[in-house]
Amino acid sequence: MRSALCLGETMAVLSPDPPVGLAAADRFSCGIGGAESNVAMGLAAFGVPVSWISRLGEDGFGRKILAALAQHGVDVAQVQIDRERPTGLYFKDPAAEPEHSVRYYRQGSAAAAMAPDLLADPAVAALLAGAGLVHLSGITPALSPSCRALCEQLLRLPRDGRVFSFDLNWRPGLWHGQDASLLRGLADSADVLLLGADEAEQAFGTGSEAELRTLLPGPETLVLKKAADSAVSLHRDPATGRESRTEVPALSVALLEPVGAGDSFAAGYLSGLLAGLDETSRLRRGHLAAACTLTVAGDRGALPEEAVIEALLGSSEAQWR
Ligand code: KDG
Repeated sequence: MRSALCLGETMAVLSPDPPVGLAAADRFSCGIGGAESNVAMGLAAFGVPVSWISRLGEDGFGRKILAALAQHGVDVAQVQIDRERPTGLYFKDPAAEPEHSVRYYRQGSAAAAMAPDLLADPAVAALLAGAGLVHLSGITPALSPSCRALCEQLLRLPRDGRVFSFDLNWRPGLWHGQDASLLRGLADSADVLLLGADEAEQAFGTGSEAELRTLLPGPETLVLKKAADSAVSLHRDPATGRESRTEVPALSVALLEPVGAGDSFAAGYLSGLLAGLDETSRLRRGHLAAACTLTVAGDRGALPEEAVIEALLGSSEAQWR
């Protein structure tokens, strides 16, 4: 199987423990969180050789992140260490309204200093050349102008057999005071675009399949996640130009915490793509991985044993739900 490369910021996450509002919190537990590194760990769990590219501060949080990713089987050899800027940080606020339930402290972080010159690094260039999949998300271009330029440059690279995937990951708080309209152009230059109908509604003013396809004609495959209902793939055959539509219902699970479920879905779907599976199997893998995360408190739930995965993926349409 060809390798994958995920690029983006990962932060230390501090959560009040017990889960009270920030104003009342005395103690915090510390984990790590980053959409693209969640995808990297998810891909590794599906057996995909994967590297994560980023920048971290020369601090304890940075070392914690490196150790955690390496422990999950992600290659972190090309992560850059910034001696001047810190690793980004965010707090969870369990007492706040959903739109304020995370507080970022990432402005001026090491990762926000990523820039196109990263691509000139020979080791990074070699990783890129060997990758079958390059995964980015809409978070990175919101971090800084240099991160935006890096994403633009990456998405302009010739494909040479590589697939560039992009998860919209709409974070309105990060775009505050910036021109978020450029996100559409970036998303449209990917080969596989993953987005939720609800976030698409907020970012582009529509969550409708047909309208989104008209708005985003670029990607060969557009994967639209319809919350707890289903996921739809709109795939254009590059040879004939014909578009096919595949819809797979989501698994119904007892939701504990949604954070990270989109990343797990992406990992499941993209692992299926790298394995050359059909659209139904890719979407099923996405739902399966998302279900594992929806039912745990952290950013990523462990996958069941391989035999269980195989049985679930092979079940009939009627059995699937
Ligand atoms: O997708 C989960 C992420 O939201 C979380 O880990 C933090 O990457 C993150 C972000 O920028 O919101």
